[in-house]
Amino acid sequence: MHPATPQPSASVIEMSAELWNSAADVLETNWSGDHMVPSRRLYPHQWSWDTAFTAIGLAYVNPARAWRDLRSLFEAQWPDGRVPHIVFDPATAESGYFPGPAFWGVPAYGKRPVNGSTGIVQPPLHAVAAWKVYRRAAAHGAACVQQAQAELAWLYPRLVAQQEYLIARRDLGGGGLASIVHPWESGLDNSPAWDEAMANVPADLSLLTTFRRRDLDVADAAHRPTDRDYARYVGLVLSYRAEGYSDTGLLSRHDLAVECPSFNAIRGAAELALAQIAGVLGRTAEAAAHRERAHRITTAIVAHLWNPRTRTFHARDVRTGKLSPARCVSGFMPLLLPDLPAEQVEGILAEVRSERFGFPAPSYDRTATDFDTMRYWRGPVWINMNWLLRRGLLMHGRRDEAEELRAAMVRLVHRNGHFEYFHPATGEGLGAPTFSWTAALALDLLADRSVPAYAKAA
Ligand code: 9WN
Repeated sequence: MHPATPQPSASVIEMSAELWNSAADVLETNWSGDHMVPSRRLYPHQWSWDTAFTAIGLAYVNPARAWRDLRSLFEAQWPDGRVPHIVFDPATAESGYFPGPAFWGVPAYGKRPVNGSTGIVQPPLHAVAAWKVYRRAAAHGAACVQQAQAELAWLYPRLVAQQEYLIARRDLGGGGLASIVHPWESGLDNSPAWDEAMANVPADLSLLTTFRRRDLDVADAAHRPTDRDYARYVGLVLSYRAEGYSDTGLLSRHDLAVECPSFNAIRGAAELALAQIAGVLGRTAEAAAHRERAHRITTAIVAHLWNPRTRTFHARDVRTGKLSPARCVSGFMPLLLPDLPAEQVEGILAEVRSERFGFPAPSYDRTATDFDTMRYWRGPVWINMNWLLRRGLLMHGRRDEAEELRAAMVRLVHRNGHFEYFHPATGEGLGAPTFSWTAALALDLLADRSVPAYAKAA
């Protein structure tokens, strides 16, 4: 006999309603006509992987906007397939964000000649988002399903081109993994995962006299990257910009090339989502090819980024061939891949449950001497990484852990608000308040208990 399903208590229902309404309000406030901004003050343009996360939340409260958000981003896709990490909003002045469009100096292309974009990318989570928005359409009625089918057909070749750019132009190490050439491309900007590779990038502090940081006008300096790191970020853009953002010969003339386990696991997850999308579009042969690519990405991640001693994944510096010693939340993201062998799954789970991490997982090892509870990506808890981790746990049939993590995230955001990130000991909100992806993912955490396609049985 099955035990009776426990019913949620009145306080849980009340908490969920409050959280739902406040999350929907954030997404309303941050909607800018044809796209979502991550935060009105700190990030007043459209960011790439933020769009994927926010579309997932919009799918519940305004599916037409979810599609509009994804479409806005892909209208700015470059002819070579790259999807820029920021699409600039022409209504925001150059002084509204540094580095703005004039600094990036991207040549005119496609439909966005005026407002422009950056020349770097971010993790390609958009196929996963498009598939989730599509799956949700049925709940909103027939007209919505029809729109979802049309949007999916429009997006599919663009999502494929995004993936092809990453393998054709960015496999700088030659082993089937895409390299990031700027920490901003990882989305985990100043993670300790890049420290060793970044130590070889010159930090020219005079660049911060020529170009003034704007983030410190609107955010606490203790929560943001240091000037030395920022000078390196600026220098790396100047280096990539100097050759018109060309990837040809990049390894020999650019100071940073790193294979990130999270970026590459998301590439693999995107191939699996593309397989699903190809299926509904009737492209059966392509569906099989996407699954095969996901498998190859999984094999390459295991071959190049696994450290059998720490039993977790680490970033690899392509220039030196060395794995970073830092234990970071990005190392858990290969759990998103259903073909990940048992040895790696067990290793990650042991690491997640150890005193170094726990639920919700901080961005960096709590026991590391340079663990920093305030500075972003060097300790604080991020909802997007924990959302991905929960998806990975579900992928490997770890439903109890996934539910424990889901409840911990819901409690954290309900108690502290829709902040950009959270203090890993007290839960205090840090960075930007009313941050879009925290709100969007809170909606998904409240609504979606389903198990992702391709998941292993419990
Ligand atoms: C630089 C927008 C972005 C996120 C990144 C996060 C932060 C930007 C910044 O904000 O990066 O791209 O100015 O610090 O690290 O993941 O996409 O929310």
